[in-house]
Amino acid sequence: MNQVMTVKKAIITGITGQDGAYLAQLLLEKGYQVFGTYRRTSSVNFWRIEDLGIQSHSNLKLVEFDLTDQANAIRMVAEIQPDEIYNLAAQSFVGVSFEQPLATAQITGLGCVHLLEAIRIVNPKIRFYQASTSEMFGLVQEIPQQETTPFYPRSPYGVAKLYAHWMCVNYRESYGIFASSGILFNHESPLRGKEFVTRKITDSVAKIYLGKQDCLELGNMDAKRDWGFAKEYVEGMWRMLQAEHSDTYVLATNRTETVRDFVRMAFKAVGITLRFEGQAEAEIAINTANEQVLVRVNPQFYRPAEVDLLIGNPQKAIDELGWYPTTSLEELCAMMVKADLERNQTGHSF
Ligand code: NDP
Ligand code: GDR
Repeated sequence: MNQVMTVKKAIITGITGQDGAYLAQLLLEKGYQVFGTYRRTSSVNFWRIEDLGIQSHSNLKLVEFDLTDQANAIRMVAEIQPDEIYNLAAQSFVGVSFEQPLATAQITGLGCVHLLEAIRIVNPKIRFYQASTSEMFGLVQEIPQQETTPFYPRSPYGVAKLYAHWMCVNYRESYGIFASSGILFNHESPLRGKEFVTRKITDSVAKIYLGKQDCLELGNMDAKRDWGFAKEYVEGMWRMLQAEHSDTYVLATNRTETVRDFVRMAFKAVGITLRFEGQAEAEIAINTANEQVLVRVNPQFYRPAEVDLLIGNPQKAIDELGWYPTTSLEELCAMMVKADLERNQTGHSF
């Protein structure tokens, strides 16, 4: 008897970003046909999918798309007729959202609804994943944070993401659309953008170790984050869309550390021990081996409002999706430092 094999089709918005690249790799491994969206820019921006070696995969198609264009969203969904859409595209940098609150609202907030409307119009059976964030918890209301914790976002980015999150819940309840919202805590990797604090630190540690940089300047080192490994988190996204019902899930490690702890860990990975002196804006870190100042606080990197403490409880994802993180922060940090050392040695650092 002839069996018809159906290949699942998935749209990933934001394939040029960290999560988009890892998710594309995962779905290609699972036999999906992947349509990865990118924005037209004046320079090519595919270094992450090149790094993963998937840019020429026969099941990967790159599609030009801008999240702020509703007509573009409807046409794309109608043409591709996907089984699943993962909305990972966003203006995702919290710091920039204070300077560009309206652009952030349009991309990060309304962009999600452009896709939900496209699904509602084209085919309400398409399954939808929204990249929600622990930034929605913002000011601490409960520790650890979980799906039932009240939201109190502290940045235009967090507010925009909260709007998108509630629209997912609303489309789920109003139209029965399978719209799942993953409240993901910070997740990092060698593919992380250099504007985010972990990668800024590991890239600088590599440069300082190789004698290409003197000192690293940071903002608030007291902020505490729950950092996991991005490659594991995209697996959780996929599992959310394979579940029986759409829902909201937290993905996190349930461990929190300060930015200062991550700095200490990253320098330790190249054999440098630091001594921290001074406080807040006057804080510095000194190499105990030669008394050189390697880290300084620069108030320029402080934010108008800060999220002081994030730590997530992933129990619901563990129980219902069988998802759990396995890479420790020490392993993750060492992996990022190693990748940045190699890139800075070969001169191919993105
Ligand atoms: P990145 O910043 O690495 O990637 C964001 C992607 O969105 C890029 O591909 C970017 O394209 C694209 N994009 C930005 N604006 C538009 C637009 N107007 N139209 C279409 N595409 C656009 O983010 P991450 O991969 O780290 O995160 C993925 C998602 O998960 C984001 O929505 C983020 O907010 C969210 N998130 C991330 C967490 C994390 O710790 N990484 C935690 C929780 C949520 P371009 O390359 O052209 O800029
Ligand atoms: P975050 O990540 O804001 O949590 O958002 P980021 O790495 O930018 O900041 C983490 C913490 O470090 C403090 N910090 C600095 N941050 C940056 N970027 N640069 C610095 O020099 C610096 N010094 C101290 C910050 O103040 C903050 O407290 C990330 C993004 O991926 C979001 O898209 C995602 O939703 C959340 O994680 C969960």
